[in-house]
Amino acid sequence: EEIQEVGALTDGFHLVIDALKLNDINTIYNVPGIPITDLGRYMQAAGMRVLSFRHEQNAGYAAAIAGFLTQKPGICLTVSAPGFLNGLTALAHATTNCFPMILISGSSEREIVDLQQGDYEEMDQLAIAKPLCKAAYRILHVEDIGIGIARAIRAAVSGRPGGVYLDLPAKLFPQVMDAEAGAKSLVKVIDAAPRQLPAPESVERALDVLKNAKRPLMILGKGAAYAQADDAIRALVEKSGIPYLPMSMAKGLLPDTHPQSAGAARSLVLKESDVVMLIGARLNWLLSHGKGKTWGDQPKKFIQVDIEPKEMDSNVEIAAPVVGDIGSCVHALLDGMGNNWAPPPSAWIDEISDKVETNITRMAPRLQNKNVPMDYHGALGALRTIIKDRPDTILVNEGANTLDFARSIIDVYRPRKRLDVGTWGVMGIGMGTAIAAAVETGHPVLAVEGDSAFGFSGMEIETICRYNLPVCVVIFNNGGIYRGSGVNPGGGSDASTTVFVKDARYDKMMEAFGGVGVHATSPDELSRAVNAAMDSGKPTLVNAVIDENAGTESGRIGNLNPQSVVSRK
Ligand code: OXT
Ligand code: ADP
Ligand code: MG
Repeated sequence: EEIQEVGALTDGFHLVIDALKLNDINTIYNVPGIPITDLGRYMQAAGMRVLSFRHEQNAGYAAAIAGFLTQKPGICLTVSAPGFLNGLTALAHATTNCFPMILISGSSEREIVDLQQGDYEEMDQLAIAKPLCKAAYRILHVEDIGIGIARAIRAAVSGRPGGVYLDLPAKLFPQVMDAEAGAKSLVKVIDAAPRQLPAPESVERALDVLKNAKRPLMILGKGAAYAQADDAIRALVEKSGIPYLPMSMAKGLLPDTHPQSAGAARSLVLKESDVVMLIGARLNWLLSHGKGKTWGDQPKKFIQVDIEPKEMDSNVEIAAPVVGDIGSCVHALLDGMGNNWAPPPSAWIDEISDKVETNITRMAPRLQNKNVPMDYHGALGALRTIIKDRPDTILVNEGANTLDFARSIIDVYRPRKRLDVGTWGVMGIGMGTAIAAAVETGHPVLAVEGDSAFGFSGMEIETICRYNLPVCVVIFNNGGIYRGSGVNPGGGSDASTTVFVKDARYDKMMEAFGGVGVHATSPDELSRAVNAAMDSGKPTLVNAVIDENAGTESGRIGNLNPQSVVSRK
């Protein structure tokens, strides 16, 4: 009789799992420990995929990009205080980038934490998370798990997506309740991200502005990639005949080789356009806030399509705000255009095509160079061909020069195939992003990493080997941050602040975990190694030796470095 009674109970551990599964959340990115170790075990027992990382920040970056790729919140699970804080950087990153993610952290005894009596890993996590995410909740009672998880999911994915913090105190997990009542307490979130239709007059206004443009431009951002309205966006571009500029993670929404791509004429189109339609892209620093030298003297009108009304007029006046989800907005625009939309004046189209061709032709011979040690163009020329031949590969990219050169050199052919440092330019997204990309899509991943960038998450190559993921990491090893050639200006024996150990062999790290390590000194060696990795699907790390003098300070954003007047006198 007693056994029967226990069988009729459920507890916090199992209700958390049931609530997640009920909402089709089956993958967890975590680092185990008190109080969530058993939760991870029970999750595995319940058939969920629980991937254990070596550092919570990387698990968090994995969850963030999983959210971007799937439109479901990526889940990062951590222990209390230090684990929570390690995950928090990624939660803030997810919020900044508008990726849906939930950071679930175990926490210590409320009674002790609130009296600040020094509990194990004591911290008021909810209060600390709040300003860094879209919403933050704590569940104290087992009966509230269903509703708490439902709120977290809806908050993460509805409207402008973002990061949500969910605090689960240790005491919640062993709390029991009647199993039937428990099952009834669960909430399946209906229509978690409802369509938001734009007001018809806002669509009309936008089309009026667009119609009168002589030099129109569309800018596609990562919000457009997130929206998974790929066919509609392509139709809008092609039906309108308007040239478009993809932001870095929107590359591939249409193939970079598309005749309307103005990617290789960026400066020209920003300066010379008269009407700019932003679709899922903000006028933040990456677009020079919509004003100043980058945008030239030509007066501009902006049309902005975004789900977040507050985004309008954030930096400059928006002549035609279109607020709604991108899928609905783009369909409404397409409908409103009718069947005889006039393409932009051919003078504008030709001017852009000429510039694109000039830039591409100028770059082409540099991509063929076989210099040893390699420069960025020689090495990236080899990788560019590989992505062209294998367009389903997901390209992960971080670094400074490694990032900036790869962005313009490697063409992307399919949506959501380029994942990078995002709005904050974060070093450290690399391995977490690569792992989640492989796990969530099943496609091979090529991670092109500056040697400094790699260092922020490098230990996760053990994770890649442990789960035997089809990830090939290529380290652009120029021996430092931006360059490997600086000297200590004080003349001391310490290396310059930006220089690493000479001739480091990152490939040997990979071998330590049973992966394939390759030392590549020429574009041909690099090409062979990466193709072999793609064919075998085996975890591989290629140490690509790059000329230590090849990079420039901060890549293409050196202008953002403050300059000392005093020390330049
Ligand atoms: O039109 P023009 O003539 O202007 O030409 C443009 C295009 O038209 C043309 N183009 C093409 N030409 C020919 N063919 C094709 N296909 C083509 N496509 C384009 O090329 C040019 C350039 O085009 P692009 O790239 O589109 O345009 P542009 O002007 O660059 O765009 C402006 C931006 C702002 C949109 C763009 O530059 C951008 O997206 N930038 C992002 C920059 C970024 O986020 N950088 C990362 C941060 S840098 C720094 O902060 C670093 N840190 C500090 C640090 C960080 N970040 N994080 C943390 C947690 N801690 C510390 C560190 C430590 S970087 C770094 C490490 C660096 O060292 P590594 O070893 O990792 O890397 P290496 O540098 O390699 O050593
Ligand atoms: P990028 O860095 O590529 O320019 P941003 O991150 O600056 O892109 O901008 C993305 C924008 O997309 C955000 O303003 C966000 O509100 C918006 N967004 C995200 N998802 C959607 C969606 N489904 N519908 C409409 N707008 C969206
Ligand atoms: Mg470097």
